[in-house]
Amino acid sequence: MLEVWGRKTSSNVQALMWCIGELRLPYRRHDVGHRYGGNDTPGFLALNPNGTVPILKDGDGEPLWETGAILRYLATRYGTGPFWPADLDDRTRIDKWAEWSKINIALNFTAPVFWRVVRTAPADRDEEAIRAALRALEVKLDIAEAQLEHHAFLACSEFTLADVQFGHVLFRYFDIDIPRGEHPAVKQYYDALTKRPAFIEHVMVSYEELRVA
Ligand SMILES: N[C@@H](CCC(=O)N[C@@H](CS)C(=O)NCC(=O)O)C(=O)O
Repeated sequence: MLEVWGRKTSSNVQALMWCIGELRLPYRRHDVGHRYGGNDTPGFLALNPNGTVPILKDGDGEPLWETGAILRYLATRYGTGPFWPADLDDRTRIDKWAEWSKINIALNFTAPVFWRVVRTAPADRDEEAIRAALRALEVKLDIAEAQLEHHAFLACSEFTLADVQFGHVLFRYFDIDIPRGEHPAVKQYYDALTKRPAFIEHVMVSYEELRVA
């Protein structure tokens, strides 16, 4: 049985939970972090000295943190076929896009855009910083757009781990009140993700508890 520590409104927890859902693995999840607290206790810090979520424990295995590493662990242990291929070259092609998504999409969206729009009071919003962050993000989305014009999914024609790292950001990107560039292939891809049961359950989660009014 997998054990997960992390509130369902954390984007990193969402990526992990979506992966667990796609792989149809049994799990137990504990709400930790942000308004739930619990991530600064000695017990939690013994599991993850960073005090961040998510943490995954698989049975008696050691506690894992860093979402990218956890996703690769789950994919390697439980994933098959195109999701996380056994062949090193094929797998690295997927991993390249997964890593690219974390560094270029998730990191360019979550703190620079989402936090500034949703987790900042309207009176304190730095509109110029938001515009600059969106410009940086849109350049990266142009790369995803070019890729998705020719593939049904980010790394290839099949759903892979790269889609988990990329796609989990898109619910908030398309849901929050921001101007968005023209990326019809990304939008079509996102619309297809919103039909996946595990995406609906673990990613399309209200973020109202995070909002600063
Ligand atoms: N690099 C880490 C970042 C983890 C992280 O920053 N998690 C956030 C939530 S997305 C967190 O723990 N925030 C503190 C909190 O929720 O209280 C990862 O990819 O797992």
